[in-house]
Amino acid sequence: MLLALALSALGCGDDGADRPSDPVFPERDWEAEADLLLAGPDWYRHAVFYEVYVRSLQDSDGDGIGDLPGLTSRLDDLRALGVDALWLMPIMPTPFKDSGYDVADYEGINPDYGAMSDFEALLDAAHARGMRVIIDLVLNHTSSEHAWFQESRADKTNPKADWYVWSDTPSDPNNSCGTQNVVFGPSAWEYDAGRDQYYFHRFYPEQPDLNYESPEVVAATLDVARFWLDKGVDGFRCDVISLLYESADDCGFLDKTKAYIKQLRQVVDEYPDRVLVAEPTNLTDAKSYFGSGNDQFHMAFHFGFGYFWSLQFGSQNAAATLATFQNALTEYPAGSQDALVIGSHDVVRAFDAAQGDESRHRRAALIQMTMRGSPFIYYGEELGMRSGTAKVVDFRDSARTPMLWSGGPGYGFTTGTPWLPFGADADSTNLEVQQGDPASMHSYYRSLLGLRRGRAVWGSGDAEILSVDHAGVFAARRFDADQRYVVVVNMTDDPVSAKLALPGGESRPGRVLGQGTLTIEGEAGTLSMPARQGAVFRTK
Ligand SMILES: [Ca+2]
Ligand SMILES: [Ca+2]
Repeated sequence: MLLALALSALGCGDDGADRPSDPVFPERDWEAEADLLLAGPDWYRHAVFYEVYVRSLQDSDGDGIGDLPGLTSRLDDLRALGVDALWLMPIMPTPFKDSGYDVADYEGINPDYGAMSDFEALLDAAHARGMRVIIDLVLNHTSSEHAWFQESRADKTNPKADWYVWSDTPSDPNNSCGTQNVVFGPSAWEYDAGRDQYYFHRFYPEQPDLNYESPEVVAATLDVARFWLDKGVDGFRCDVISLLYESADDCGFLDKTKAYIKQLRQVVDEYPDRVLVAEPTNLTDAKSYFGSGNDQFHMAFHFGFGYFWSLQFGSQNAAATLATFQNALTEYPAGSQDALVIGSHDVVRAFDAAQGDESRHRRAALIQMTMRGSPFIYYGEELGMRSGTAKVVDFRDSARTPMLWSGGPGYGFTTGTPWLPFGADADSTNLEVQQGDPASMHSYYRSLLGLRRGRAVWGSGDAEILSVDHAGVFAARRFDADQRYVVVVNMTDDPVSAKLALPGGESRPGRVLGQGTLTIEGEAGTLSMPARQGAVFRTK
């Protein structure tokens, strides 16, 4: 029903051949099929994930800060969008020097967000709805306020003296990363008067790196994972996980770090149906995160598209987009799963990445939702939420403004003063105003997610990049034993006509989303696409 409404709104139901009720492609009970796909260990391949900044999602008590009871109260809204799983950015106690990526207690809840009982209530409420919850696990470093660091810094002989990376000088011959890879600030070594030594921090000085050369650190952090798995979380998103170990000559993803990840995977595998998703620091190739395909991460973010589509659309050329997906399809081990994004808490809002061109955002989302993998929507992306201009923590706050649920002044987020001012154009980018508008971004997202729902082909079917005689056209086909689709995106600002190779025997294309026409004769397709459009054609 939803899809039919969306299609008629897009003007796609008027040419007969592509109606969802077409007897050649009979409708099925997609909700029932989704329930089956989302049960069992492969659930994550079929789930639509939603990245939540708890601080900005929903305030329940008027203090202007989003919290866990607020999030729980919005689960039905997220489920109505088509969300199956949540990724919560850090929820642990923190001095908030890095928005929670500076953890002061691995086994607690940030009191701004609620109590442990509120988190347990969220888990229960999500699971009761068939939704999963994964949380951010930040293992490379702690906050300098963590009890482990307070003990470690006290002197050179305490039981945790070697839990962090200490040096007598602001350098270390065994750790070249101090000069190569300073992410935030002028030096990776910070002087500490208590020990009259320097400690290593890859990020802010308030984020000392843990020393994974210590077996006790390995054991303690694996116990952190067990603590949350015992609570019932469905998995972890692992922050900058490649950076756990340092060495004299390599600041990359060391074998020692991969060995640790294999241990973490074994812990996770002790529990049924739990998953790990990696934040790769290699932005263009996540292959090394998958190991053999079943011994490291279940998923890794595909940043080669997710963080570069702005440039790729800007070039009006599909080559780089096709190449990054081709790399994943041919180079990653069997079993690997892309986590498909078009944004996150670390980069600009999709609206800005699209340079204000809503059609670019829509076409990027179309690729995100139809290539092989599991989509992760960053909260507010489905509304085309705009950037803010205020800064509380750092520049990335521009993409971390409070969620817009309804009209002002509090936009349904808070009855008080929001901790961070709302983004621009809030009156047109809130859920209430978009929900009733079939032309809105929210309605577009619902149609995309409706097309995925219950169809295994998107999450686990085969994918193949198609050869096209026009440099501005992205084309791929997706297929399994049950269904076949051709996805085409015109990445240019002009209408295109093109030929594409379809050696798989597709026939009788029926458009199920978007605009444009595709006719097939033999092994050749003839494509005609309006400017700035994409389309999905079903061919079986
Ligand atoms: Ca609150
Ligand atoms: Ca490290």
